Amino acid sequence: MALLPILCYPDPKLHTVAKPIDAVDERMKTLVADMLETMYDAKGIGLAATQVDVHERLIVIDVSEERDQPMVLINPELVWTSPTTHLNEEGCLSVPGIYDGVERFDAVHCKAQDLSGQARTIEADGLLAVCIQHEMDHLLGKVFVEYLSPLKRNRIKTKMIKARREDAR
Ligand code: K1U
Ligand code: ZN
Repeated sequence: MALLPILCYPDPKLHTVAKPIDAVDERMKTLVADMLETMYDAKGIGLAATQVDVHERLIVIDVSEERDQPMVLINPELVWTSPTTHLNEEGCLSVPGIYDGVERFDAVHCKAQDLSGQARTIEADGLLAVCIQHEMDHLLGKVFVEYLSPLKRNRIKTKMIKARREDAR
């Protein structure tokens, strides 16, 4: 297994739209293992393949307290969204240190394949529903800061560029 580098906003590669996966093969199994290791190491509750510069429709999630219930969602699709939404505080491993409110559906049903290629539907609410929506946005090339005002987003962009320059010194 290996830790994968996570792309940082405003890297333009974060805006790539991911392609569907047609085979759950050995390469995919290795990628899933590496993404889970990377997510746990970064103390995240989710990670999209886009964030590790792989532009395929794959996300991993673990919202459990004990960090022992990994979920693998291949080719995820939202098949139902609740009529109600709420404002939720979000963070992102690609935008370290930034937290802000995003309006999300309270509950979603998500159809996806697991690592054995089996199709299943996940009925999610709470943090899992928020996380699924956040990760599925990554697969569409969307980062949560794009829901914020242009003023906030530009401030975040400037902060991230400055932080990267200082890290490189
Ligand atoms: O996609 C990612 O960058 C992972 C992201 C997922 C996420 C967090 C919070 C709301 C929605 C989606 C993270 O895991 S950021 C890590 C973090 O700050 C966090 C961890 C646990 C709960 C809440 C935030
Ligand atoms: Zn994110």
